[in-house]
Amino acid sequence: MRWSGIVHHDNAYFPRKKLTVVGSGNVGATAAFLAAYKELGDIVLLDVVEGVPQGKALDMYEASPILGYNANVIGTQDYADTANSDLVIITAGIARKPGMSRDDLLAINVKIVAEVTANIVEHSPQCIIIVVTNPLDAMVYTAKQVSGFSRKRIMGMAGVLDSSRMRTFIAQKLDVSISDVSALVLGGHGDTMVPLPRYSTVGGIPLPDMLSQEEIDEISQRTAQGGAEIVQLLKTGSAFYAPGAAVVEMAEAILKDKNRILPCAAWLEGEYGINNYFMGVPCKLGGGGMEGVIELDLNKAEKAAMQLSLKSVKALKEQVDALGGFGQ
Ligand code: A3D
Repeated sequence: MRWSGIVHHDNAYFPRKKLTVVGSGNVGATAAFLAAYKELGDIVLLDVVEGVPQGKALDMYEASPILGYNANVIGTQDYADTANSDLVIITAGIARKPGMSRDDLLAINVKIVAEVTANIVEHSPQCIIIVVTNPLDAMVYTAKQVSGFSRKRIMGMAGVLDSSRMRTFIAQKLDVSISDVSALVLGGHGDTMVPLPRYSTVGGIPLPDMLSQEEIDEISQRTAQGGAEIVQLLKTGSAFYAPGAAVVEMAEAILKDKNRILPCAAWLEGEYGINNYFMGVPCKLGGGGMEGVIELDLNKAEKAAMQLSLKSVKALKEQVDALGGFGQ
């Protein structure tokens, strides 16, 4: 048997997309695995801990014959391996421990995210970045400042996860398929996030027609505390399956130019009366990245909730600015 003219992985004509995931911990590894499984492209997993991204990447590669996906997955400590990535997901940092708020993480993670962003931009100046590291609103702001990217190319993951949690609780309550439940959670990614029952539906039927106000309040409350609920159960870390799936949904929308409408932490330039802050809002995600923001006609109570959430986002931004120089 002889092969003729076959070059190993010659992808000059139809190159696969390249996706880098920084941080090969719980969220990063989950996201990398799901992205490989969905064949979003070749994947580079980077972490400061030697051996861990290499080991996890090899493990994922070895799962591919069983699961049937074609994706090269490599692990590394070297940013040179991430060169020319189309999309980069930043999960590097430390996760919340019980009793620790997202804000406690701020000072440590600003430094990490600033350093990671600088390295990413140096090697992939054209990439699109999705930040996952908490406190999300502060970290995505840090990454924007360090990268200097336009808002199309830098965004945070929060709303997809928070909305998914709300969808789960609605489906559970009504004993209906999650396929028929859509939900929308806006605002910052913290206790002041803004679940929007009026924009949530079950089989197209508005949620307020399906549940009492009391039941809706209960679901909104559980959604806002969704991260803490998992931390309390796990004790040694925070959620990662749903966060990993959420960021991959965003990555897929971009890498496959799907023009999805998903809630993301986007840099607002006047929308919702907010200027120069990241806030969770419905966005169009496609090949160009964050291609636009949808402005909803919020009622008085919803507007007030957004303003309250903005207050905590503002406080986080001030904390980051006060650190000065982004820890570099
Ligand atoms: P964890 O499992 O601890 O993984 C973090 C990884 O980052 C570890 O493997 C570290 O070695 C690595 N790391 C640390 N510093 C660096 C660095 N300078 N360069 C490269 N890698 C580094 O945490 P996790 O995966 O559970 O969570 C990761 C982050 O995501 C945390 O900040 C979480 O709070 C956050 N998170 C956010 C959401 C949102 O919805 C926004 C959800 C879940 C987790």
